[in-house]
Amino acid sequence: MPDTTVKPPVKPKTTTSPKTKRPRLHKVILLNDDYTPREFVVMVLKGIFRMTESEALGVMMTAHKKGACVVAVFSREIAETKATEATEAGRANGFPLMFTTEPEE
Ligand code: TYC
Repeated sequence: MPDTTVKPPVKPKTTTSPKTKRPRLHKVILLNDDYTPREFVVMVLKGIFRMTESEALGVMMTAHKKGACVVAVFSREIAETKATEATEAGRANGFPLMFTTEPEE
């Protein structure tokens, strides 16, 4: 005689698996160099990243002393656009100012 009793699942599911994962955010990183004037770096940070004078000074000085500083975090598209614009602002003025991006953990 076949066993027709309904059994509970061995291991009930306790977690949910969302179908759409939130995309990773990306950091914009300012790199130090020996040639770009401090005031120019501050102007770019204020103009492109909407920082106040004191925020921009703090980020610029951290990059100057430590070699690099995280400027801000955005969606990948916005981070890449701003990093390119800011690097291009330096290049257009003859400075080797460099902004890069990297995904957050
Ligand atoms: N090190 C540069 C100087 O002494 C200033 C500077 C700071 C340049 C930060 C780039 O990301 C930078 N003129």
